Amino acid sequence: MKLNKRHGMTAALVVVSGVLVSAKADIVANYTFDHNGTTATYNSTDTDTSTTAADFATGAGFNFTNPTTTGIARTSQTDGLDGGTVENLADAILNNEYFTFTVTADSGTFDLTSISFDYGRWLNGAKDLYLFTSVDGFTDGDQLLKINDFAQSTVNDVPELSAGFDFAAAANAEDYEGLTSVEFRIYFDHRAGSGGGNNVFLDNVVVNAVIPEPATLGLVAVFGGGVLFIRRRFMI
Ligand SMILES: [Ca+2]
Ligand SMILES: [Ca+2]
Ligand SMILES: [Ca+2]
Repeated sequence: MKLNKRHGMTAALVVVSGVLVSAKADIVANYTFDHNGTTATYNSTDTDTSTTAADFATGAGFNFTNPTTTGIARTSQTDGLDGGTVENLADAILNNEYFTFTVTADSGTFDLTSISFDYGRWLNGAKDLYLFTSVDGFTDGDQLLKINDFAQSTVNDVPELSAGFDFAAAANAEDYEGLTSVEFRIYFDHRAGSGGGNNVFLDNVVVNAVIPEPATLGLVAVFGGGVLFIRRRFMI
């Protein structure tokens, strides 16, 4: 096809508008807690290179205990029991009974899309679960997810239930956009009974996000390239 000047300009403008809306969806946190022969591991194996997910951790009221071989995040059997056998999120918040992790942008920002995870408890472990983020806050009423009276796993240390939250579909979806950092907390409380076997556990904690491309830099680069293209084509 023989290009004329008008075609050249059109091509440049199409490329520029493509850059303005460009963004990539990626996994910004991925905790599988793979067992390394000694302990479960708590690092993220996410694929996004423009954000950093800190190691999975616990609040002061929880401690990890490591199953002999199973790759899960699990509490000590004595953790989180002080709230008793009643629903008591206030106790969980007061005593920092949660799992936590933070995703931070290395530069720029990100938009949260979704979180998903597997969870479970053994005989007398906590049977209420609450998901919070630093975007909404960490006080009662800020929770994105509240699951009451979930059933115990049929096999100890095997999470058989799944949960998640769709940030992009939330009423306040814009609150989860343009973030430089976000902390997630998953609280457990309300023990199922007063006997032993009190552990709770998580696995496969995954966070998806959209990372906007740096539009101004892209615009300069592509606009410059477009001008070069036109100059080369038409020797202007
Ligand atoms: Ca990363
Ligand atoms: Ca695992
Ligand atoms: Ca408690």
